[in-house]
Amino acid sequence: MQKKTSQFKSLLHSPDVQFLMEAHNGLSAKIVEEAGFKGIWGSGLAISAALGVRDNNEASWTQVLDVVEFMSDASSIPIMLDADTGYGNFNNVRRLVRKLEQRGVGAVCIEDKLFPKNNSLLDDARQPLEAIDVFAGKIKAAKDTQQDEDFCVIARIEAFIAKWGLGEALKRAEAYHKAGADALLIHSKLSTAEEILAFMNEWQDTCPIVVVPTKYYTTPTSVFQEAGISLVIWANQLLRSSVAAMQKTAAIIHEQQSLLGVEKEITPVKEVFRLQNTDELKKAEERYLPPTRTPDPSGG
Ligand code: SPV
Ligand code: MG
Repeated sequence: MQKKTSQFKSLLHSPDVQFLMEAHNGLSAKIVEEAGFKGIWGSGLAISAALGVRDNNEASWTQVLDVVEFMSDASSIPIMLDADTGYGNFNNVRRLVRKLEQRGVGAVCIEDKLFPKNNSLLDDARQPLEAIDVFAGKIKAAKDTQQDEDFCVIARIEAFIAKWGLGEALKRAEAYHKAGADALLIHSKLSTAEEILAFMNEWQDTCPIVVVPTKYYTTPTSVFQEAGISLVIWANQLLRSSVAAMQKTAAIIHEQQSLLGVEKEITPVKEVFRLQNTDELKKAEERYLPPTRTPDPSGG
């Protein structure tokens, strides 16, 4: 099995458009891999929501790291961690990259906003941008820190989210590419791919481009492929589907004061055991524990 960093790098440089699916804990990471995806988006929104907090860096960076460690252990495909702004300045980014490499994370994405950040999809949220040279320094620091040459650093451009326009997006793309970014994530929250396609029209194809079509989900994937986009992130759909499923089940059980109305609709406990790889422990017990002794009735 190829290293996770190398797997991610190959995805990024594949001639066809590739996909990352969101996960937010060990279980969802495993589900992403079993569905056939070749990579995981460690979504800041989904991880914070699953922890019951807002996507405003309310969970500390080491709390996020703990979640990502479980995700990494539960899967054999690479994770690209959404590390928000890098949780501080260039120095915090350096420490972050060291810790991500130690935990087998394939790639990191950092965005050019200010700490603590606001989620990009919020209506009317303040979205102040980091100065270009300061953010370029973070990218450079990340690249200088990595030990594994295949570890990828993705620079996320929030110029459209902050309503600074195409010129600013292109200026930032150029600067972050020069600073050593392995790819650029260009984000937009319009309901069409208009901003993304305008960017692709001007961008000189000097490094892979990543997009997150949460809001422009009606755009056919063939449009992304034709525009030369390398990686598409399905950023939060597992979290959202689990919320709907849990709300429904909780409401039914609360209303009926019985499990009868849900038992046939929900995942059997056996499937939970399978996802936890329970069989492996059974085999290990046979190997490492002495055979079960039947208790001696005489007590001797
Ligand atoms: C995330 O999934 O946390 C993202 C994408 O950063 S977005 O929510 O669109 O900002
Ligand atoms: Mg995020």
